[in-house]
Order: sequence, then C-alpha cells, then structure tokens
Amino acid sequence: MSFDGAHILEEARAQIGVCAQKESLDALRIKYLGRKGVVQDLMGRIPTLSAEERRSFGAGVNELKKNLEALFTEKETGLAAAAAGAAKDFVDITLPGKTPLSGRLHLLSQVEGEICGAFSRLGFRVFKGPEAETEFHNFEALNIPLDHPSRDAFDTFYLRPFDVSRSGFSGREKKLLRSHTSPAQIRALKTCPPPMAVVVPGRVYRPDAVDASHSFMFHQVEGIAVDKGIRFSDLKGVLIAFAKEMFGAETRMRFRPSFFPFTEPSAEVDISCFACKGQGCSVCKKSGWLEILGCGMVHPHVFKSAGLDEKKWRGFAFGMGVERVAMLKYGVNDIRLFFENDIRFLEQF
Ligand code: 2NL
Repeated sequence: MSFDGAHILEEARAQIGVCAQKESLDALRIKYLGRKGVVQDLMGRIPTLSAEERRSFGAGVNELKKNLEALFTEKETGLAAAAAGAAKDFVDITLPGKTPLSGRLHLLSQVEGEICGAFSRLGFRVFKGPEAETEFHNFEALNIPLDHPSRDAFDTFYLRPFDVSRSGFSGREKKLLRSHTSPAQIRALKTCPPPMAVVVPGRVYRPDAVDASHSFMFHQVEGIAVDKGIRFSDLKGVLIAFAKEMFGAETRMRFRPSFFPFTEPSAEVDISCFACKGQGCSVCKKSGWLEILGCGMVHPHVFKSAGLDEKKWRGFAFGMGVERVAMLKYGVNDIRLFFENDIRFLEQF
C-alpha cells in the first residue's frame, strides 16, 4: 500500500496560499494535521500493513507531516506580521477629530476692511502709499507750512538721511515716517486723473508717549473724491451712508466746524451713540455723541501742489483713526491691547 505524499503536499500548499485569515488557516490545519485529519488517517493505516511496508510508509507519512507543519508555521508567521502592519496603519475615521487652530485677521485688519469695504461699495477705490515719505508729500503739498508745530522733530519720526547716490540716484533724500495717510492721497491725486475717488488705509507714526489712548504707531483710513462741482452736501451724503453701514441704520450724524490746513471749510463729525441711541451713557460720556472723523473740502493749495487746476476741480476729503473706530465699535478700552499680541485678547474678535 502506498500514497501520493507529494500530491497531498501540493494541494495543501495551494489551499494554504490563498488563506487570508487565521481562522481559515486553523480550519486547514485541522483538515491536514487534526485528530481526524489526513495525516492521522494515514497513520491509522500503519497497523494494517505488513512489516516490510510499514518502514517506508511510516517514513513517508512523517516526511509529509513535517513538511505540512513547516507550511503552516510559515503561513502563520506571515499572517501575524500582516495583521500587525494593518493595526499600525489603521485609521479609525469614527473617532472625533482634532480641531485645528484656526487663524483670523487681527481686529484692526477687520475694521480697516469694514471701513474700506463700506467706501468701496460707494464707488471708492483702495489706494496705498509708502510709509517712508518725503517732507513734500507729508507736509508741503498738504498746505502745512514750515513753521507748523507738527513739523517739529518732536512730532515726526525723521529718518537718517539716506545717501541715494549709491543706489544709482544722485543727492540725499530726507525722509520721514508719515504722520498721517494724507501723503498717499497726494500721490493718488497725482496718479489718478479726476473724476476720482479713493480710500487710503495704512500705518502712521507719531512720537507720542504711549498710554491707554496713544501709540507711536497707529492706523488711519483717509478718503478723497474729486470732480467738477463736488459740494459739501456730497461729503455729508457719503459720510452718512458710511456711518449707517458701519454703526447701524438708525445712526444720526452731526458736523461741527473745525480746522485742518488741507481742507476749507473743515468739520469734525460725531455719530449718535450706538450704545444708548443718543440718550447718554458711559460709552459716550453722557453726551449722546461719539467723535469719529474729520473732514472738509479740499484746499485749493492742495490741488495746486498735486498739479491739478484748482479752478476746475472740487473735492472733499475725510480721515479717521482705525483704532478709535475699533475701540468704540468693539468696546476695547486700551489701545495697547492691539499691539501686545496677547492671543487671549485677539481671539475674542
Ligand atoms: C482726522 C482728520 C482729515 C483729510 C484728513 C485730506 C487729504 C488731502 C486733501 C485734503 Cl490729500 N484732506 N485729508 C481731510 C480732513 C480731515 O483727517 O481726524 N483724521 C484722523
């Protein structure tokens, strides 16, 4: 009596090869090596054999058993390794996610955007100019005379004269950090032929002692509109539309006479207090009004300095502090909070 050990082994190899799970491999192991399995069945036949046959038959069965065990051990090791790898790479998509830290615009950028957005919907374009300016653009062109106190070194950051000859230009150019955004408006007047309307946002610098309401660097938004026959009533209409959009449709406005060297006539503008609707509260210091901007009709000297015919063109201009608007609208009581980079303050807005 004999059996085809090689055939059994190949069949087992094929079946083991397609096993993907430990469970199906265990079932195969029982089929081949179990108590009622193929190998045990062959072993059970040994006593029925003659003495001569037993020797080679027994050796054959033992050989088959050894080879089958080797196949199972190898496959088991492979399946275990694959399972470990799968566990390592497994992503449980049902777990709650980790909320990423989300960035946002600084409150001053948000408010600057709100202001410029309101004016751009009224037809103004956004224009930007340099922070390091010439005396001409910051003062002269704006009708601020040489003896004006704000030209004194105490009120303006003057930059060390920079030898521009080394950069291909000739001579020395005296520069300063602009003390308002108006010099950029002069540049807008020189660049954009009227009729024109622009708003100019940006940083400005003044050597003030820092306290709850002063900073040596702050932000302004200024605006200017130029056309033939522009009148003070155009200025009022634009500013009232702006205030209603910025502070609410029920906002009222009042204009008080004032003075700026670059506008004539000039006015300071208050809005009715949005906190108490003008009744008087702690926000408006019981007055019912909040001062938010300055404005006026463009001075003829300014048109002349910008190379425009002051007989032909009329314009209005206005300017406001972004920090002041932000502090009023969002209830911030100290300007220094904007510049300390304290996330506990910044993330509230
Ligand atoms: C304020 C007042 C103001 C202007 C700015 C301006 C610019 C040119 C010509 C005429 Cl180029 N005027 N700007 C006019 C009136 C007021 O700002 O309180 N700013 C914070």
